[in-house]
Amino acid sequence: MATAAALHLDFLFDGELDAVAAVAPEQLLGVIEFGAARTQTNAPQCPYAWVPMPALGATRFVEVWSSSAPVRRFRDADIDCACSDDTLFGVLHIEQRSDLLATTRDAYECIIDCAERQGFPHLLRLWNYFPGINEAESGLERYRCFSAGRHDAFVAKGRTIGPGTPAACALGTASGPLVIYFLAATRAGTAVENPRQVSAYHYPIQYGPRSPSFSRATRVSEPQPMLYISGTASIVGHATVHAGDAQQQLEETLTNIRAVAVDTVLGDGSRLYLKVYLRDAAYLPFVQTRLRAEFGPHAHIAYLQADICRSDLLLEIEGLCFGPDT
Ligand code: 3EB
Repeated sequence: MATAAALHLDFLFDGELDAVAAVAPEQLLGVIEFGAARTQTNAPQCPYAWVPMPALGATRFVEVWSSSAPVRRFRDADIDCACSDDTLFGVLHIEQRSDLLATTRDAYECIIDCAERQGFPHLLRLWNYFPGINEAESGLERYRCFSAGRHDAFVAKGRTIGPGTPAACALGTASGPLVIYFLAATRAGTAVENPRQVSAYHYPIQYGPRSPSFSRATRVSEPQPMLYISGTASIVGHATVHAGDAQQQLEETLTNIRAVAVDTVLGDGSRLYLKVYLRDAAYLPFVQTRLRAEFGPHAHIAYLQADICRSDLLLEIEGLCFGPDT
């Protein structure tokens, strides 16, 4: 049997951005740019999004997903897609026309339809970015509107709200459309939960009328061993802990990441890619120092200034760990 094409991720900052051009264009799956302003240069010829979210310690940060073999690129409904034999990468930008709940539900129904139609029915990981995440819309916090729309789409499409749901994160931007990008696959991953936390799909109603549909992490063995780590924050059980104390929230978040990645080699020597979202840029120095101590000098870490989906959460960390034999 032919070896499956490997998946690659690069994190590039400021002066390194030219390196995007060094990736063979036919192997690019997707490029996601973060920064307060959009780069003047043309968007690459692959699924691309600009997320209007300030990078910290850099002006721009770009996440580059590529395959070790040429990919096929196409558009399906509103989704820009690129795929290898086993992995589909998709990007959507949706201007909010109606309410956020309906906008999110439509977007997710579109994603699920696309993934199924294209032969990659297993959603592994989704990234969600939209403005005003802690603001109210029709009396409900917009994160909860988003969550309800996603939940409704999963139900409408016959997907489980429970074990097996994809890994995800949802962060707030200052402005712009709803941006969603995702990875789907021909084969299912294994959903991972955190024994310290109530599964998000079992959160009680106090966090919104419909539970969030995501798993704490997704483990895959193909095309290579990887662990997609969902947005992780200072939550124990279902409650936020250490409200108002960013330093303690960071410690609790690290404990949660270790609990989810318990079978994973984290730190020096492993290929770890983390995105760290800080509600206040002033946390940057102590968070950087602490994460270097925790994960070593080789971890790839991007810092972004974002709103977190609960107003009492001050930071959140998500990422990807490539297994030792890749
Ligand atoms: C939490 O643990 C914090 O709605 O997709 C983390 C990861 C969070 C994903 C999502 C939300 C999401 O509940 C928030």
